[in-house]
Formats: sequence, C-alpha cells, structure tokens
Amino acid sequence: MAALRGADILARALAAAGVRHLFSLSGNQIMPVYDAALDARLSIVHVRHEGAAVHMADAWGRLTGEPGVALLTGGPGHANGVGALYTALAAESPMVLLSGHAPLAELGRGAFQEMRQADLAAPVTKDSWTAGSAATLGEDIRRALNIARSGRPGPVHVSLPFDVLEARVAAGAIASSPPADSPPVQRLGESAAEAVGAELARAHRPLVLAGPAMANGAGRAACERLAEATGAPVVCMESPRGVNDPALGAFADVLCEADLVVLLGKRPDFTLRFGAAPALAADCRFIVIDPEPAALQRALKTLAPVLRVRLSAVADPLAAAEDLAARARAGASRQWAQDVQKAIRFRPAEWQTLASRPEGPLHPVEVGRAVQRILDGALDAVLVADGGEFGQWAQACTSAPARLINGPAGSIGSAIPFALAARLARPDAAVVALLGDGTFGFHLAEMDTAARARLPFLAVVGNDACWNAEHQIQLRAYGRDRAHGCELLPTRYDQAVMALGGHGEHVTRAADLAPALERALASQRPACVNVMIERAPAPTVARGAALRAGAAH
Ligand SMILES: Cc1ncc(C[n+]2csc(CCOP(=O)(O)OP(=O)(O)O)c2C)c(N)n1
Repeated sequence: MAALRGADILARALAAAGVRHLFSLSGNQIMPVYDAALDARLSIVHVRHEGAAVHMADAWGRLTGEPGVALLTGGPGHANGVGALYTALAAESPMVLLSGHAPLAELGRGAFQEMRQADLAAPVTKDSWTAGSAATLGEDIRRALNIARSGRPGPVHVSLPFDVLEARVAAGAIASSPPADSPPVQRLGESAAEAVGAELARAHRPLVLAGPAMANGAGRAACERLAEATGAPVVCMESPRGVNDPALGAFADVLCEADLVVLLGKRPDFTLRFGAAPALAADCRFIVIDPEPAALQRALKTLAPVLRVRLSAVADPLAAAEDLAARARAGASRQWAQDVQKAIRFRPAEWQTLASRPEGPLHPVEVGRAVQRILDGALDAVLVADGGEFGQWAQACTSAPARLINGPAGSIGSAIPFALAARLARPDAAVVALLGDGTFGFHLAEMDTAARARLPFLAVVGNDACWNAEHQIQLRAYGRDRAHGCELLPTRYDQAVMALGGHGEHVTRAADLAPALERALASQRPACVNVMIERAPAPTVARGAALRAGAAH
C-alpha cells in the first residue's frame, strides 16, 4: 500500500469517527487538510471569521452530542478562534479545534506564524497539545474526540504542524489504537444510586439541578425521564443569570424552599449563589454528583461552610440520570412538583397583553409573542437567543424543543454561527435566532456564509440602536446624565443582509411584524427581520410572585 500523507491520515480518522463537516477558515498551514478532505468526503463550511467556525463547532456539539470540529489556520487564525472556546468550555459543549501550525523543523527560528498555540488554548480547553508525528495523527484525533465527549464534555485543541501534515508514512507504520467509538462511561454504581434514590424519596421538596451539558438532546431527554420516574423536579441551569434565568420564570421562589438539592454535574458556582442562603434554604441538604474528581472536590469545598453535603460521587451526569431513573421509587409530593413547574412557567400576566403604541418602537415582549407563534407552528424548531437585554426578553418569552444560548460564559455574539450550525444539524427544523443589534454586528458577515452554503434561517434583530444592557447599567449605577458611549445607530441590518444575498424586512410598527416574519420564513433564504424596539431593561420576575399570583401560563 502506498505511503499516506499526514493530512490524509487525519482526514480519514475524522471520517472514520463519523465527522462529516469541518467548520473552517482557510490558510497556508491547513491547505493539505483541505486537499485530504476531498477524498475523505468531509464537507467544508468556509466562514468569514475564525470565531464563527468555533461557535459553529460548539453548536453542532450541543445539538448532536457528537463533537463539532473547527479547522483554522495557525498563528492569527488560531488566535482569532480561541476566544470562542471560552463559550464552549462554559457550556460544556463537546468540540475539537484543529489549528494549522508552523513546521516543527522551523520552530525556535522565527517560523511563519510561529506561536505557542497549545499554551494559548490550554486555559479554555479540557486538553490542548501539538501533534508530534504523522504516524500518530489518527490517534491524536481519536483521543481528542473522546476527551471532548467524555465526562463533562468540552472543547479540545490539537495543533497540526505543517511538516507533520505533509510527511508521508508507510501504511504499515501508521499507529492504530483500536477505534474507540465512545469514551468510557463513569456510572454511578449500585450502592450510590440506591443511596441517592433513598434520599430523594425521603425529601419533601427535592430538586435535581443539572448542568449545561444536559440542556439539549440526550441530556434533556434524560432529565425528563428522571423527573418522571422520581417525581422530583429536574431543572437544567445553563444561564449566566443562574437562579434568575429569565427562562426559569420565578424559579428562585421555589429554589429557596427545597430541602434537598441533587447537583447532577451542576457546579455550585456563582449561578447558584455558591449554594448559600438566602438563594437556598440554610438547612437544605446537598448531594453532589460530578464527572470530575477535581470539580467534585471544589464543589465540596464551596459547600463546606454549610456542612450539608449528604453524599457525593464521581459519575457522568447522563449515566447517573439514567441509573437514578432506573432505580426510582415514589417520593416527592405531586404538589411540590406542580409548584416548581408553576413557578418556572410563571410570567407576569400583563406580558400577555402588553402592546406598544401603534406607530412606536415595539416592546421586546411583542417580538417574543410573534416569534413564539412561528415556533409553535413548526414541526421541529431550534431557538437561538443572544444579546443583552433583548436576549433576556427572548429567553423569557420564547421556547422550542431545542435551544442554544450563550451559556454560563455570558458571552454575546455567537447567535448567527449557532444558527448556521443548527440548520446543518437539523435540516428540517425551523431555525430562529433572536438577537440584539449590537450582537448582530459580531458575525454579520456570516449571513454571507449562510447564503453561500445554502443554510437558510431566520434572524430577528431587536434594534434599539444601543448596547442596551450596558446602557441600563449606566442608568442604574451612574445616572442618566452619565450614560454615554453605548449608543448605536438605527442601522438597516435588513438591507445589509439583502446585500449579502439574504432576505430583509424592516419593522417599525407592531402590526407589520407577523407578516414580515411569514415573508422571511417563506423566502427560504437567510433572513433578517430588523425590528425597531424600545430600550427596555431586562425582565425581572418578582420574588414570591408565582405562588402568590398562582398564574402559570
Ligand atoms: C463577548 C462579549 N462582549 C461584551 C459583553 C458585554 N455585553 C453584554 S450585553 C451587551 C450589550 C448587547 O447589546 P445588544 O446586542 O444590542 O442587546 P441589548 O442589550 O441592546 O438588548 C454587552 C456589550 C459580553 N457579554 N460578551
């Protein structure tokens, strides 16, 4: 058998592992991989900024559960992509970043784009290394994919030196570990599962809190099965707003009443106010299940001052959810589960009827209501929500079977790449992204990618001509006369999208919104519905309101 090029070994390993798409921006250092991708039948989605490629791989990982793969060039290309890894890491999203790299033979001599790439990516990945030889590239890929999806999923980086990609290896010399189709699973173990089940059954007001890795796909389904089997409410927390996540309504009202909290891969971090009162009851007990021994230790240390941890175990959250559901015994009262559901669904009654003046800018709630009708009308839908105050309104007012948000990183800007990847992963779903106007600017050029790659989706831009989240901070903290520097223009993003090959709609009156959304969907093109909205501060759902009002809808 003829000798194989390193790039071919790499591409074959990716294809053998089931990878079909590379989210990429080209460059000298990775052109051998582009060439090898042809024979390995890997499609390339060529983006306009490296950050977008990483966000796409992130979204692919979250939606499919299989690592998305981004392929960037070395030096500046790699550096441009690294920032987006932070979002994937915090969201516990399985993905692999492959970056071209200066040739090993030239390192230390001022090679073109020479940089300590693996070091740069290390703090924002689960693991990060530079491939050392062509013969072991297949093993690098298998290892990277397995690390990305094992335990607490997350991003992994491998740098690919140019001479390694170009080196030729005799077929017999290619390292081949047995193909590891899936990483080892850490199960909860029978006695631990029994003990957790007993605690759950004993508790009056138990809550299972799942981490961001459980927000979509198999994780979401496992959460539902666990809730059904145990009767204990299972809540996935993936927002940087934590206990005040607008998608969780008045959840904070019931969280503080729980007498047992099972952390299922959920860190007791800032989002959970470190497990302390008053967010949680002072006598609430904890069970901590985490896939990483180090994270488990940190959780125990965080919770140590309250000395209320009943049990802790190292296990993968998904497997643990399945094991707990299998051993479930009747426990939590139906009333408690209903109270929790009611609190989460709670939205102030006035939101139902809130309307702007007929000619004025719209209120974000009106946008959410109209978009929800689109989502409800679709057989399958993926909702993407991003941005500051408008993003929070979007999360409070809309829902869909699958949802992508920035996640605990609290970053803005990923919505358009997320939507592209969602369209690729779910070709038959309606993909709708709601995002602020400031946020839209981050990856506006990817509307060109969407048009070129024929990945239509609907972007609904809440245009308040402002970085409103920061403007609101200025108003609150420094006063109106010191609010400055956060203005934007009422830009015609719809026209910009039309220039990039998409469909555009400009909405200035509430009555025009629904027809504009329909036309945009019907266009079958990447579409921007640019809605002029008022500068509303993010929604707050008043503490205690849910149970007092009893008005779930
Ligand atoms: C990557 C990143 N940069 C900056 C911020 C800080 N930030 C959070 S919200 C926001 C304003 C977003 O403006 P826009 O998208 O127009 O939404 P609006 O708040 O106006 O509704 C900014 C700058 C961030 N969270 N992430």
